[in-house]
Amino acid sequence: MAIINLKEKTIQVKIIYYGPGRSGKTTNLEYIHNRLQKTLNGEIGKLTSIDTKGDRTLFFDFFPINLGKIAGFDLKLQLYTTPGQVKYEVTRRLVLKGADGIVFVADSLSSRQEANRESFDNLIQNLNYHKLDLDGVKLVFQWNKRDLDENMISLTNIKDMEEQLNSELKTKSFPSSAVTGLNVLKTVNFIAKKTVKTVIENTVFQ
Ligand SMILES: Nc1nc2c(ncn2[C@@H]2O[C@H](COP(=O)(O)OP(=O)(O)O)[C@@H](O)[C@H]2O)c(=O)[nH]1
Ligand SMILES: [Mg+2]
Repeated sequence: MAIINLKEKTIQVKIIYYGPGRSGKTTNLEYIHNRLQKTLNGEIGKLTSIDTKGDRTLFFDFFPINLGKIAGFDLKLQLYTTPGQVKYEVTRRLVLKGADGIVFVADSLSSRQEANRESFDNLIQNLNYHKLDLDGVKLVFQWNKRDLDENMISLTNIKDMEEQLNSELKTKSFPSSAVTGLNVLKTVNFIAKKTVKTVIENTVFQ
């Protein structure tokens, strides 16, 4: 749930990058942070990553963005990743608390189809744990790693990914590459707009 501070006139919206381990969540945040740093001098917070020895996120990566004013309120976006590995259930659940929007980063590698599905089912369960669902919390899919050469590595085609993950929800999806940046900014832009719109529609300004 967005945090609206009437005294300070701020609206804080929380967006979570969710998905199986190594699907590209941290790489998404790093790309966004690098790009915004170049264009938005000073209005973007530090990217905090808690690195472990491997390249997997143990807790989360996080950074805030200040998006300027809307209806006289300062709009603040908080971007988080979750740890993808199955064993970090408690942390994942904690990070998800208070989510307004979710980017589900699915791995296009054929070998990760089951991991994508497991992670998506886990997301629904954890939303339920916080008494949330995908009617209230906005979600967008990323079919990530589309830059990989299909002649060299087997990828799931987009139609199959849609069928496996998006057949019920039928929400917006972007083929992406967190490495080259394909659709990375478009994804965050889309979910930010959608989430903020919902928050504002549900807020009574006094
Ligand atoms: N080729 C390719 N590799 C990617 C892409 N996104 C992430 N990776 C690589 O996949 C690995 C895991 O990425 P990471 O962002 O740490 O995954 P996370 O566990 O979801 O945070 C790293 O070696 C990344 O460089 C992508 O779009 N294309
Ligand atoms: Mg990570």
